[in-house]
Amino acid sequence: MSSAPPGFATRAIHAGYDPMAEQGALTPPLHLTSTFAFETAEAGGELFAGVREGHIYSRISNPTTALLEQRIAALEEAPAGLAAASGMGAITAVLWTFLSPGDEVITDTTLYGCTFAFLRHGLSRFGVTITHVDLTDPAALAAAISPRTRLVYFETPANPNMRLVDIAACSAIARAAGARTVVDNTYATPMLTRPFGLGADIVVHSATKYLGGHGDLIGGLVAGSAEDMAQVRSVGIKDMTGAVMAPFNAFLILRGLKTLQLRMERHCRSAMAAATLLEAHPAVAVVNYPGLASFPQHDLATRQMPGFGGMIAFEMQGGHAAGVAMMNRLTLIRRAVSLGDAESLIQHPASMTHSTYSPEERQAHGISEGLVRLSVGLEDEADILADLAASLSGAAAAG
Ligand code: 3LM
Repeated sequence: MSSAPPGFATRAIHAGYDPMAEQGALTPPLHLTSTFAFETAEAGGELFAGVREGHIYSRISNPTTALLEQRIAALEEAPAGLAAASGMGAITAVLWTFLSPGDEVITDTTLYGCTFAFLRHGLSRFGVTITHVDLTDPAALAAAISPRTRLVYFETPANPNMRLVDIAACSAIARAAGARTVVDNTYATPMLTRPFGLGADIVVHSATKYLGGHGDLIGGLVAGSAEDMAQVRSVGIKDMTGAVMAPFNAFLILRGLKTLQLRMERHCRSAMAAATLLEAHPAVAVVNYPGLASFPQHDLATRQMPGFGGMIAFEMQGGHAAGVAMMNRLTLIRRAVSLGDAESLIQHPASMTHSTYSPEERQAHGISEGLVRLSVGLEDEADILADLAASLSGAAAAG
């Protein structure tokens, strides 16, 4: 038998599970239990004291969830994983764990709307300073970082405008200054980018998206060192947020992960075709897709996320009104927030996912009012392209 480490798809299907330990059950069992019985009173005390291994209560750990935690760690090539109730549950648990009044977080100018709201309007109420820096320029991070900087936090690609951040360059600057780097890897997934291996300390995910992959659950995942994950579990999840993942959601995400590689390959291929169609159409003013040669950070994309992902941001000639009209002409692609589902989804960030920014904040943070965001799904590529082409031709006719 080969001694080579198993590949990505093999880990997504097998990591951490031996059917023979579960009466041969090929599919990992779903442990729907809130609490766990102790053999003796002393054994229970030892579990609480941390001198005996085992489960106590499902807000702390659960066997089904623990398997998913092992699996995300295997996929992110990090020592340990942690599950949370949602992407926001994962993000808030990490931030509450490592921040205290007086600390600073340096973050990029573009963030998912609710992450922006939590940092800008939530954490700032508790004496944490939030500094937005253009992290597409690592030199700007080097100039801004100080001994007060506890965390450097960014998304790559960023929601919604697809900006990329050089993970290796920014993590090295943060580490030299004694700060942890936290990367939201929701858009790229570990199939396309593994931030931990590039020097990041903690990876966070909305598992609601590509990892679950079927639009039927809300979940969050984290990966990082065993020490950091133990701390986030104990402080951020157990004591501060209680944002624990339900075991049934862990079961569904384990099922979704089995096809992550296949699905991402298809998302990437169809998104490249859709971006090419959009870019060539006279009704479209600008297309942000890392796979296009015209994308300003195409070189970084080629190095850091080969495959380029399933998300596209674009703007119509005629801006906001033209974008909304185009969205309303689509017949296959669904008008909905979220992303990474089998169904192609389209939404308008300024009035939807990024309505947590004021118009002035959107302008200052480079999120244009006319931007439209497309999550390219798993339908036949020809059908997706036909729906887009028909809605764009309508724009030309209307114009
Ligand atoms: C969305 N995004 O449509 P949950 N990090 C990133 C995300 O995109 C999201 C989260 C974290 C969207 C959700 S908007 C009302 C719908 C990069 C979510 C938060 O808590 O699992 O939703 O993840 O862009």
